[in-house]
Amino acid sequence: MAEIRIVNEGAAPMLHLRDAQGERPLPALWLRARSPDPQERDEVTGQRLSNPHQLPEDLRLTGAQAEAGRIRLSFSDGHSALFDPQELIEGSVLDEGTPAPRAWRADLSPLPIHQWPDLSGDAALFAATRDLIELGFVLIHATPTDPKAILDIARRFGFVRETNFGSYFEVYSRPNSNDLAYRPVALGPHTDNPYRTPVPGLQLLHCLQNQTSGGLSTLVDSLAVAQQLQQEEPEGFALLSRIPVRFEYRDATTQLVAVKPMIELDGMGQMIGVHYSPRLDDIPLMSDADTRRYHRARKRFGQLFEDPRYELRFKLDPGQLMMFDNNRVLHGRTSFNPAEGHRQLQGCYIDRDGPRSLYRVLRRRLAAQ
Ligand SMILES: O=C(O)CCC(=O)C(=O)O
Repeated sequence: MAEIRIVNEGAAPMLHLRDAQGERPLPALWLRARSPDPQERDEVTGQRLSNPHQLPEDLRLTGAQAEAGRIRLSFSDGHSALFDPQELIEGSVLDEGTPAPRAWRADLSPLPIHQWPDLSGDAALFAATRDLIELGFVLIHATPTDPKAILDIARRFGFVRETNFGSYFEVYSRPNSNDLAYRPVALGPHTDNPYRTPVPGLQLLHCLQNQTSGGLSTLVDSLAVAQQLQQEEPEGFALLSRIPVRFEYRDATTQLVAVKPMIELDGMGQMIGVHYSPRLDDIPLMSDADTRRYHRARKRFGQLFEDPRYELRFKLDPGQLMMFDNNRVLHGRTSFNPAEGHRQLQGCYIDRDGPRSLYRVLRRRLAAQ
C-alpha cells in the first residue's frame, strides 16, 4: 500500500513516496506543477492555467504540514496549496486507467461473447469494454441484421472512422473488386489498412448473411505471438520493431502510403501494436545479409501467426459481429464457395480511444451508484 510521508531533513522539508518500488523524494517541480489551487487549475475542467516550464529551475519546498488528511505545501516562489496525498500517489504512475492486456491463444475460454440487447445497460457495456481492452476483441451476438446496424453498434463504443471506403464497407464476393477481401479466397491473418496514418484503431465485422460452409473467421493475438518470438529470437523481434516497411494501397481515386516497422513499440519498449499484411508490404533495400536476417524474422513471425495453437476459428452467423483491436488482433477467413449461397459481411472502423474512454466513464458511473 503506497503512502506519502513528510520528512524534515534539517531546515529543508521534503515529501517522500513509499510504494512497491521503495521510498523516494517527490521533486519540488513535480509537486508544484500538480498544485490543485484554483489559481492554478480551472475548477471545472481541472486543466492547468499556467505553463509549468515557467517555474524557476531552482524551485524548493519551504514548508510541509499535515492539515486534516491533506498536506499544505509551500514553495520558494511563494505559492502554497493543500494537496491530497491520494491524488499524489495516483499521479505517481503514468497509468492510462484501463486494464492491462491479457495475451491469449487458441485455448482461450470462455470466449468474450456479449448479447447486443444487454449492451443498453451500463454493467453489461462495461463488461464488454473491459473484455475488449484486456483481450483485444469481443463477439457480439443477437444484433439486428439490417444494413447500417453496424453503425449503431459501432457508435455504442466510440466514433466511426470514415475512410475512402465510406463510413462502412461491404464484404462480399464480386469480380474485379479493388481488394482481395472482396473475392472468395482465403485471407491469412492480417491487420487492416497498415497504409493509413493513423491506422484504424478497432474494426467491426458484422455478418448479415452466411449460407456458405466455408468463410470461417479467424483471430490471432499478436501479443501472444510477439511474446513467443521475443523469447525464441530476440534479435528477430528487434529487427521487426526497428526496420521500417512500406505499405501501400492504390485504386483509381486513392493512393495511401505509410512507412513503419511491423512491430510498433512505445518509448518504454512496450508493444503498441503490429502492422502485418503480407499482401501489401515492401521491405527496404538492405545488404544481402541483413535481408536474409530480416527474412528469417518475418518468416518466423508469419509461421507463428498461422500456427493453430494461436488461432481462434469460428463461423460468424447472421446477427453476429466481431469487434477487435486492429493494431493487436489479426483477423482472416478461410476461403468459401459463392456457389453455395450468399456470404455478406459489413465492416467499419472506430478509433482505439473510444472504448477506453467509455470504460473509464462507465467505471466512474457504476462506482457512484
Ligand atoms: O470476409 C471476412 O470474413 C474478412 C474480410 C477481411 O478480412 C477484411 O475485410 O479485411
